[in-house]
Amino acid sequence: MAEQNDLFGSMSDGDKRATDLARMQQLMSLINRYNHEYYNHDAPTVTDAEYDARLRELQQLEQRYPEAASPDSPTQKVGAEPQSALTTVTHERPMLSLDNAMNVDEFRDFYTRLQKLSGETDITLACEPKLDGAAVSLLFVDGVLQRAATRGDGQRGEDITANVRTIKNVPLRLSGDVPARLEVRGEVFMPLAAFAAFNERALQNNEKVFANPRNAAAGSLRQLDSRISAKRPLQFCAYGVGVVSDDAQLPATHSASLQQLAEWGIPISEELVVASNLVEAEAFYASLMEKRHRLRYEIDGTVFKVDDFALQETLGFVARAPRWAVAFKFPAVEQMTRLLGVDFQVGRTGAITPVARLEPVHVAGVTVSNATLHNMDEIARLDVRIGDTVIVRRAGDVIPQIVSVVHEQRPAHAERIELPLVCPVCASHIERIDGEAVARCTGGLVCSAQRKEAVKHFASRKAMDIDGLGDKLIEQLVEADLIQSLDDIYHLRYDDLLGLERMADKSANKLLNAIEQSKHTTLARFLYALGIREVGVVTAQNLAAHFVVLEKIREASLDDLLAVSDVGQIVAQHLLHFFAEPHNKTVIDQLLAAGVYWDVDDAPTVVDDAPLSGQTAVITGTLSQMSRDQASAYLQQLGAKVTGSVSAKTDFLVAGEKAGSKLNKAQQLGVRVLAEEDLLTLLAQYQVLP
Ligand code: JCF
Repeated sequence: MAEQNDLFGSMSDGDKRATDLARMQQLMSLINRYNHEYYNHDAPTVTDAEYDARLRELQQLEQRYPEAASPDSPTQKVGAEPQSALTTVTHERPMLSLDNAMNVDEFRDFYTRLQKLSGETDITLACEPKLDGAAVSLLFVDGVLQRAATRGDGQRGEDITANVRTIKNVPLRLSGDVPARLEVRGEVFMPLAAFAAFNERALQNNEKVFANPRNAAAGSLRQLDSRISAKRPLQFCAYGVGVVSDDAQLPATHSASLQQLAEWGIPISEELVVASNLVEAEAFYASLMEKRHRLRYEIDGTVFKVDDFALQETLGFVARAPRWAVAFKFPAVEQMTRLLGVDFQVGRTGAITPVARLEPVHVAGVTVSNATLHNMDEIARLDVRIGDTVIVRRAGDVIPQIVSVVHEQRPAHAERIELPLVCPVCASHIERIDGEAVARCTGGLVCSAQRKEAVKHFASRKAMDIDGLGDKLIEQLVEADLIQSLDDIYHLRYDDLLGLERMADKSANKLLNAIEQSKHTTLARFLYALGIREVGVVTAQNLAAHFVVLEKIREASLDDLLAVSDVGQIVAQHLLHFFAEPHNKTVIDQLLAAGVYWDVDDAPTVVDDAPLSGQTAVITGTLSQMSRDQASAYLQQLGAKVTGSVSAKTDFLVAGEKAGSKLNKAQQLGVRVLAEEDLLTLLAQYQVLP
């Protein structure tokens, strides 16, 4: 048999094994390269599918040859069997903490002390952001990640090797000429976008919500089941070198040693700067503070370190902190205050949101007197009562949140917060569907709060774009019962308006004119203006492009709707529900009867063999040459699908000025980013610009 096999050119078992092992090596270095490109350079060179296929191939080979599976294999990044407890690790050299400078005087005291002790006027400092995460120690033996530990009390930490292996940007093997033993110290953190997405999902699934990204990072690192850690979007950033074997020749400065780590494949801060005097150091602090809320991760200050290792040595330590470093903190983003009461706000779709009324408190430069409480589940989770002392937090541009309650300080008279039985605005019954976190007012457009929000939405810039019909005016019109249904906007008369606050002849005529102008619209705008749940600008455009005429949308079946790009089960259900409601049918007919119209030619066209067909794009930020809607229409003309949120399926993001979270997310996912110039070049290339 064997002979015959050989005649047919088959391989012996030994040959097969050798080929497989070689393939494993090849796959490991290939996947390590992909990881590096993706996580450290934001520049993937393969598709997700290709990546997954290679990873699976390697996993299968490792199952077949477990003895040959390497501890630094990239497959380790998906986690391992749970442990029963974390074991203790003693740090070879203590992991220090940093002394804080709470204001510029304290920072100058630090600098003056350095001047005195060194006898120099100008001290060169390495400057970096102070990440708000958890400090860890990584030990590489012969370039392979051997052990990872938490800082713990500085002397002893916990062994978190299995969890740290799953962090995507932690290299399991270093590249280049590395010392036999190398301990790297740094911070593990959760980027803000990932943190927000993680908590949002947790809120929806009634799972544990983390108060801040630091707790999220620390909690994820201490999981006993590393498969859970693997699903947490953590990142690592090195801030220093710990114990190193004698064969190492590290550079003479802190900043150069970090650069050396980077060359070996270890992520370091992108913000690292060397300041050669006090003025430069303070300028770094100021510039980082200005940038603080635009960074993709949370920082709570800046760290300054004497750059020269020789000088560090002479300066030494006091207690548990080095004399050669300081954390110059930013104003805190969390403050304590008292919950004075809770209001229940009614949104456009009737959603009831509890809003905390707080004793005003200064948080990172802004006075905060309200914070969202999301929903009743969140109130239960926090176990918050009126009168409680609470911790409020303001991070980035998000609405202030209550992150926790100081239960020890609860006063005897603290009052429970109950969901009202009826709407505070229209007294309609409030309903909470089982399994849904959100309670809703059932009043529909009977509820003046919902009506006001519906009219505001209808008149807004991206909807019917009625210039001059602002929030204040809408509130007056609804309260005076001049607007009960959307079409009433088109029946407003000059005399109705004159009776209102701040309305005179000129402004009344101007508004009537704008209302008249708004009648000429597009199908996409009209659909968006109706305020159907989950139907944003992009979905409305996709619907208009797909169906072209309104009648077809009104009659569409579930399957018809699901055929539209970007429309899934939930959106399709909302659409069906909306168009089945007799009241909505009437409103649409009345709006059309009042004279709202659009040109059928205006419908964006879908082209199959267009240059960008099959590509999914997202547009964010402010463009200078055109509006986002126009850009979207142009891209659709070229066949691209334009969606509202960035995901792994996004092919490219067009980012204008002041792009925020979508840009961050795209960078994290390695989605290609086009600046406005690139977009213009692209459009010019296909001659779609007018
Ligand atoms: O980013 C940090 N949280 C951070 C912590 C940065 C540093 O350079 C640190 C640190 C803790 C201790 N350096 C030391 C020595």
